[in-house]
Amino acid sequence: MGNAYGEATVALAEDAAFSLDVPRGQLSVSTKPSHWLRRSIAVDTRSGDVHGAVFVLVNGDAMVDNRVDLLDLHEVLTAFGAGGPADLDESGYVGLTDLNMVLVAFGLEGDP
Ligand SMILES: [Ca+2]
Ligand SMILES: [Ca+2]
Repeated sequence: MGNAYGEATVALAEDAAFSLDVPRGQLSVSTKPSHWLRRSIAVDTRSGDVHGAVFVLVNGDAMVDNRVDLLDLHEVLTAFGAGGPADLDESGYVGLTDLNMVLVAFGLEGDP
């Protein structure tokens, strides 16, 4: 592994497509969008632009510490019926869908 290149905030298109300017090389590209676990993928830009790089993300990290554990479950249960960071599906309130996201991902950690 080489040195860290930097951080960037990218906007997603409606279909969640994104573009990112990076140097040529064999790279590890990571993302940690708010309450989703961090995911890193290998990208090889030595031959030019790369298309089709996909991040498969796991939701449920209400406390934004890159793991889904009792703290996230507590946050969802205490905020149930209200809004806030435990509104994992961004529906406007914390409900059964948000609780289910934590339960499905419980015990998982994001990439370092
Ligand atoms: Ca967490
Ligand atoms: Ca919700």
